[in-house]
Amino acid sequence: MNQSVTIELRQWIVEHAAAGFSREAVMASMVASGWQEAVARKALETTWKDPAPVLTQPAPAVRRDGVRHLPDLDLSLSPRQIDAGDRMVDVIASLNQPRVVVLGNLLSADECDALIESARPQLARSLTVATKTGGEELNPDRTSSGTFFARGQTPEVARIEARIARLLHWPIENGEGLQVLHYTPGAEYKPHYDYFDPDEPGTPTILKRGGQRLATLVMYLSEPARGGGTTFPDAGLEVAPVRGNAVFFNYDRPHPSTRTLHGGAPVIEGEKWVATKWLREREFT
Ligand code: PD2
Ligand code: ZN
Repeated sequence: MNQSVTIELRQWIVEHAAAGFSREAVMASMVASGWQEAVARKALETTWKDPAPVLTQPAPAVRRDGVRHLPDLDLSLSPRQIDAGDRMVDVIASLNQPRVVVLGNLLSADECDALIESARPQLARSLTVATKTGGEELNPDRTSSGTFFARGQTPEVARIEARIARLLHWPIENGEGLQVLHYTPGAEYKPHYDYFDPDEPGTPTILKRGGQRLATLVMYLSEPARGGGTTFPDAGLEVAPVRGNAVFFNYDRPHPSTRTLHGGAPVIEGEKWVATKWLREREFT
């Protein structure tokens, strides 16, 4: 049989290299699965040192025992509700690629009000992380105003953070502080990715505080009468901002192939308040 080096084989080599397998182990594994030794060697030579651009998408950010490990909900038994410790949370809808889960009743009306009222006096025009420097900057794509809470800053915040940690099976310490955003009519957050672009010069500085972002939870604290949905253009999905509900999504690598491009559509009527929790690979300091 005449074998040749295929793109799939090269992709497989890149994935195994990224997962920490040695060159020798990858070679042995190819031969054991039926590749002719000469072809396997050629595939290694052309791929190991110099992966073609098509093969260089970043590897998953976290692996434990060779398995991707990400913040996620356990939906394996199709539960209608999930026990988040101090509250039963409704599962309203879920999607697999991208992984998006819409949750109901994550926050009580009192919790929504408390977050809004403690954020209100601190609001400032929202900044985004400046990927060139690792600092922060005004961004015309983001016309909301907002503020950050430190982790555990108030008893309310601490309680919500514990709930999120249990729901998403991810340590509290790996979460950034809650961010509260306020959108008035016309305000929006244009589509973006929440992970930090590995090609930007400021990213290594940003990653020192806990590694990559792996997942996002946007919690809706108010209900604009029109507009203000959270959109996922690559999935053709728009999540309505319903008070107390939330949308969760995760991304196993900092790459558009995760299809997690998302944005906050312009508010047309009413006010939109959200609280966002981003989850990192390691403890966020
Ligand atoms: O407010 C939103 O719907 C929204 C949309 C996209 C929030 C975020 N991203 C975010 O906080 O990252
Ligand atoms: Zn976002």
